[in-house]
Amino acid sequence: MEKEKRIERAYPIAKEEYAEIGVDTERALDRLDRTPVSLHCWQADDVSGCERSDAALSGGGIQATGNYPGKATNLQEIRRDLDKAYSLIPGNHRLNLHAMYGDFGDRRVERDRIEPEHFQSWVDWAGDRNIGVDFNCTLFSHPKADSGYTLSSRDDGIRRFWMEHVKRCREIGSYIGKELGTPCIHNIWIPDGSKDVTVERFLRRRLLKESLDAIFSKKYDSNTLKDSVESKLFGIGMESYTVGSHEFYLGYAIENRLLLCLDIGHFHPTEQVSDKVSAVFQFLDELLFHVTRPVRWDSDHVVTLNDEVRALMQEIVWADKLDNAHIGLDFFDAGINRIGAYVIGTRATQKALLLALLDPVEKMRQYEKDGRKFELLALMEEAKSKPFGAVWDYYCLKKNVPVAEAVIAEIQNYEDAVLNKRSS
Ligand code: RNT
Ligand code: ZN
Repeated sequence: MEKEKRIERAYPIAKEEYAEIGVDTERALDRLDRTPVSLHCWQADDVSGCERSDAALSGGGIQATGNYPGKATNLQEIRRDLDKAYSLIPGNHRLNLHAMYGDFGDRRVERDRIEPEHFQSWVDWAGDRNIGVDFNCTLFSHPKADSGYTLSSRDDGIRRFWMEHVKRCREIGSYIGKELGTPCIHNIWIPDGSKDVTVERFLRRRLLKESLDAIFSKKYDSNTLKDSVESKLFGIGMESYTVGSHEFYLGYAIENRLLLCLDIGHFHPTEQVSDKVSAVFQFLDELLFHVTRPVRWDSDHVVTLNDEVRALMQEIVWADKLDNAHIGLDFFDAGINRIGAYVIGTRATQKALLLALLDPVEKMRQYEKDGRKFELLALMEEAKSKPFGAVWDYYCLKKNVPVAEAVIAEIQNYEDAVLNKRSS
């Protein structure tokens, strides 16, 4: 109670502080509240999925490291953990599903045989909670991906198998979008590439292009389905060549008016995803972001409030493209409490957005226009120490979620009561 009073008292002062630099905190909070983040189901179980198979996570150099106890081992546990995470994150968010997370019961359903019915229970679940759902085809952790090539395979049978999978995933995505009344973003990421030198770079990309053309020949109403493609620079074990490179997909997305997915972990360490935003929006209407935290490589560490995430949100807000930006998460850390990972990562993403929404942009633009570079830099520096925490705490309080470090005890309780009782 004492604490609540303090937050209620601190907020009006923070509001005035911001008003003084021309920033309306109410407007910022309202905009933040209307911005969903798509929580990826795969943090809950280290990208294991719900298929009846023992294929371990493999392909494309993605890897979950760690063995923290309490990992979710089935659909029910994943849903329970997600519910817990949503309950600790302010606002209304989305869910990002992978095809390997279908409700297959105890049947083994091949990837080229999946149907909307396998995702009906997810649709019901999301409908009950009023959350939108996004979708991804799964082209890794499968014997038919072991050669390192899927949609760019030279083996016609393998290529056809994966094309059929992706076609079905788009169909499922469109079904989900229609049922839930909010477009489902279907994202394609493939693991294709090679560890060492190859002379067939062109051939592989031509094959990928042909596969994609066939896949996208079927059109869906964009009120139910939006398509996006995700590039990568390299992965562990595929250092020399990635078929679906940035330039390939950038060109493909522009030519076909698709969404482009920019994953923070998929670029060179000195390259910044934030800087790509204003360039790509010149050609495309919408972008999808995978907010993650690369540490030395595409390690998918839990998102924290760091410079790159802040810069990304600033670029989106400064370009006035928040309505055209879809914000998703993509990390899988098996080394810490997994629900804690969701909460830290989502809240950090929201904090970065709120910080961007609280920047005195108009004043900054004016200074820049007038060539007042010192004033611009000074204002940006000062904005960093405005009482942002008071605004954020107030938002959490108003949204009835634990404020600040109060989430720690909540997560610990859940760990004691639920996670530690699991067999894994
Ligand atoms: C892999 C991509 C991709 C995956 C998910 C599981 O490098 O980032 O988005 O992480 O599809
Ligand atoms: Zn990604």
